[in-house]
Order: sequence, then C-alpha cells, then structure tokens
Amino acid sequence: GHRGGVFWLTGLSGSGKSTLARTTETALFAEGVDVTVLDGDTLRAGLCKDLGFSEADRTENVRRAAEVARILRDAGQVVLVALISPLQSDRALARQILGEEFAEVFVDADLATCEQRDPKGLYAAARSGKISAFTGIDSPYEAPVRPALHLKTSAGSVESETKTLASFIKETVKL
Ligand code: GGZ
Repeated sequence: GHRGGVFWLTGLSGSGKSTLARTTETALFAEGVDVTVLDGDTLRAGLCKDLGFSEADRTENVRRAAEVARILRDAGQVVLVALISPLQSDRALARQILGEEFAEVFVDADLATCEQRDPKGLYAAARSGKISAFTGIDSPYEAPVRPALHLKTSAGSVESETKTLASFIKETVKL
C-alpha cells in the first residue's frame, strides 16, 4: 500500500509536463501505484471548457484542478497534475486547498527550447499575434522559488526524468 499524494507539475507550454506525467503514470502503475493524471488539455476539454487564458480563468482552472486532486488524493490516489499554473499566487492557492500532501515539481525547460519544440505551433501563433496572452510570450510565467523537485528537461532524457520523478513520488508516498 501507499499514501495518497499530489504532485503538481508546473512549467511552460512544451516543457514536458504532459509527457512526464504520462510516462511516470505508466511507470508507477506497473509497480502497483493507484495513479491518476489531471492534465490541463484534458481538463480544458471538459470540466474547464468554459475557461480561457485570462488571469482570472487560469486561477479558476488551477482551483478546480486542486479540488479534484483533493478528492482523488483523499481516496488514496497518487495524483499527477500537469498545468502551466504560471502564477506563484495560484500555486499557493492549490497548496492551501491541498494542505500537506502537496509537492510542487518544476518542469523546467527554457523558453528557447520550448519554442523550438513547439509541437502544436502555438509559439509561432503567439509570435505572429494570432493568439494572445500566451505564457512566456505575452503572459507571465513565475518560476517556483523552492520546488520540492526541480527537473531540467532541456538537457536530460525523458527516461531519466521519469525515473527521478517516479523515485521521488515513491519515497514521498512510502510505497
Ligand atoms: C498558454 C495555452 C494558451 C495560452 C492555448 N497560454 O502545450 P499545450 O498547449 O498543449 O498546453 C497548453 C495548455 C495550457 O493549459 P493549462 O490549463 O495548463 O494552463 S494554465 O495552468 O495557465 O491555466 C497550451 C494551450 O493550453 N494553450 N492557449 N494563451 N497555453
């Protein structure tokens, strides 16, 4: 058995949050961990369909994700949240909702790397003004000051980052 816990992945679009959440989910599942991923894209397709990218909407997005994470965590799940969650104050709100069993994980790739990856062409669209309020371009990203775990995904491989995150989670929830 293991305890429930919330691992909050924050970082720029294209930093690798969703990828890492999925690979880590698979790795943990194989070891018998009850794990659920709450991903920004998924939430925004349903539960948060009414929200855009204004500051107020991002705050509400974070709040809803934190409340869902709390329910799952209290049911004993390990919850991986993958949200840009760009503002310190919003992540502080998440921590307030979630209390102690909350770990902030900084998925850190520099803007140039994210922009080069640009898997959905969103950075290009933001640069050309086709979309506005894009994080890192014309909307702020405030890096965590003291994350529980800091993964530098510009340099490392997905495989090694997955191992690091999965080990950290197992240690935290005492598998
Ligand atoms: C940031 C945006 C925007 C703007 C669309 N700013 O890399 P993606 O594409 O697949 O994931 C990003 C996702 C961000 O949603 P989150 O719920 O994680 O954001 S937040 O925590 O700030 O509420 C990106 C896409 O939506 N996307 N427009 N303007 N990301």
